[in-house]
Amino acid sequence: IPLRALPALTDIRYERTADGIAKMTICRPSVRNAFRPQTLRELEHALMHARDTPSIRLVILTGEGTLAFCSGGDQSARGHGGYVGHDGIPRLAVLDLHIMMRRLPKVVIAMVAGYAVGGGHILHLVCDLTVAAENAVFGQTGPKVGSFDGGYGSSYLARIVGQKKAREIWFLCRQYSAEEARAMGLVNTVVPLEELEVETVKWARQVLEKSPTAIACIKAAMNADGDGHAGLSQLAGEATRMFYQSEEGKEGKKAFLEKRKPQFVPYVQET
Ligand code: 1HA
Repeated sequence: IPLRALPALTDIRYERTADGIAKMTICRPSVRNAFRPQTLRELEHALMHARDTPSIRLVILTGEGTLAFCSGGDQSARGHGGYVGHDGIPRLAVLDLHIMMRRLPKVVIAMVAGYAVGGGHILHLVCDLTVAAENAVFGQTGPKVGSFDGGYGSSYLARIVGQKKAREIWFLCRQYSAEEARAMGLVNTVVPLEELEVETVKWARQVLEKSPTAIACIKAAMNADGDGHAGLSQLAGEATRMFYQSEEGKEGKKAFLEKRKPQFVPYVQET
């Protein structure tokens, strides 16, 4: 199955710039860009496409319009034990999406106007950087609607804002302004709504000027701290990728295919 082939998209828009930015927009403004299983499936495909396309170097995730980035799981799609799509199977697929976003060896920037609440708040949280408009509103709603995210939505949130604040966010379910979110370290910068896209692209282009390998490794290193074995495997995977490109790594493969003993002696390194 070609991963680079994108299916027809109904819930998201996927656009690209010539200089390597992929923009993914959740397009369900009538429900404040709440995600349903179809939305998540499309985001998964778009992320796989971005991952496997070398000319794409960075992703911007956003929501259609100015009222909401994302209001979390579409409550009308919520069934017994999860969110139910066309196949009738209840799933919590957004948890897989978080991991895909963390694993992407490219920077993901959340561009937030309006509400980023519930599962929508966690989506921005999992992004590497967040650029917020002055009208942005942040918060968790789970305990109000009978839900919670005990994964990145709680432990990673607590790493960012501290334990007391994270408990406040979840236990009280308050809404926080963009400025309050910036003061907590939840967002990187706050700009007037009309400057949101220009500022986000400015941040993106500053990242694009940097070494892609350095960026991928530093992202993996920062994830490793919180992602346990999965994080270490992501970080080590970057090392393996570079090792495969070395003469020493290539000698191992060549020797195996030529059915001879590998000659690693020339590669012994001085310490
Ligand atoms: O916690 C999880 C998970 C945990 C573990 C694993 C997976 C998880 C997956 C998902 C989630 C969650 O996301 S739980 C949290 C679900 N989200 C919410 O509780 C937010 C619900 N929405 C609101 O609080 C408000 O709508 C809002 C603050 C975002 C906006 O308020 P506003 O501007 O006053 O607009 P409002 O009139 O409330 O909404 C506009 C329309 O959008 C309404 O529909 P209408 O009356 O026009 O027909 C409203 O029902 C709809 N809407 C908004 N949010 C959602 C929604 N419809 C379905 N689901 C929504 N999330």
